[in-house]
Amino acid sequence: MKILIADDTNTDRLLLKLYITKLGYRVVEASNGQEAIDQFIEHSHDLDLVLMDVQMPIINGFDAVKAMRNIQEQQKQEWIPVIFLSASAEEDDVEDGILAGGDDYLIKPIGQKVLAAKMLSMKRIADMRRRLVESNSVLERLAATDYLTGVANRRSFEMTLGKEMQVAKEQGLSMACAMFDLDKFKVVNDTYGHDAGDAVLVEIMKRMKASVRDIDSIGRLGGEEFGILLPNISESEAKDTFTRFLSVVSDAPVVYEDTEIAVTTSIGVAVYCGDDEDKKSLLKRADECLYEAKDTGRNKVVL
Ligand code: GH3
Ligand code: MG
Ligand code: MG
Ligand code: MG
Repeated sequence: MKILIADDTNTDRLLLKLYITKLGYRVVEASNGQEAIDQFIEHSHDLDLVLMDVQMPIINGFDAVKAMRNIQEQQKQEWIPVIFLSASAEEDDVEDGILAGGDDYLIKPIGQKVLAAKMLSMKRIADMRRRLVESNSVLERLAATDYLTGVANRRSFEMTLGKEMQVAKEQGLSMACAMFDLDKFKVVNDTYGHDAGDAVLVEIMKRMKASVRDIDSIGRLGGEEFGILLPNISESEAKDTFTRFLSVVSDAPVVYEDTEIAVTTSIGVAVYCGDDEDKKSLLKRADECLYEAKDTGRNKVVL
């Protein structure tokens, strides 16, 4: 654990430092509120606790903690627990401390055991909060991902589409939105079985992921239908890219349990040029092109 001690009284600060280093923790010091804010900024990536005096020159403890909480909020940093250590036992001060962003308020002089116990309690809360943030981000990732292929699911893909259209509009760039639908996929399932069909979906997405640029996005729209976004691309570049993707899908068969499965796809492309079109209409245009590709022989790009 790394702990910031902010106190303008040298003897108080040194005593705290002694207690804390005896517990095996690392200490960072500040002797006024401004220094405390500076140290907080410098060490925020690995700071575990702040012990904050209230009466200090330049900036007092309450205002320093308010500033720290603002910085933490703006930079979306994780919560660092703060304990105020004050000579004042006034109820109003206790209330002000918690309102300023403190997690606890202790009245000086503070015994070593009480301090150690309070630090343990703060650590427990900080650990719980960290676990919650971690499991939230796992859940968010799961909620945005297609389980079988690992690409974005429809909801997440459409959100990205909305964002990319906004960016294209603001920057006056054109982008391409394509819908892929594997050809005669029902035949693949009927001939080789559903597991083989699944393996084809996984392999084709693996090839797609390896073929797109970092700025491009792929999503599974449902079944054997996928969406691909190519930001910042002209119509003719999009045509070339998607024509290349036809070969990425079809050039080599997918091998499943020693069986070679030939796969082709049809691709419908809509190019967005920053006008007032919404994402629903853009997807509809891509879908219409996809149907034309199916109607006119499959294994082709229509835009
Ligand atoms: P078309 O060229 O016109 O697109 O023909 P198609 O056979 O691909 O089209 P259709 O929509 O009739 O069939 C799609 C098939 O995709 C039917 C469905 O069972 C299969 N499918 C959808 N999702 C999955 C999946 O997750 N795994 C497997 N193995 N098959 C799937
Ligand atoms: Mg003081
Ligand atoms: Mg389909
Ligand atoms: Mg199909």
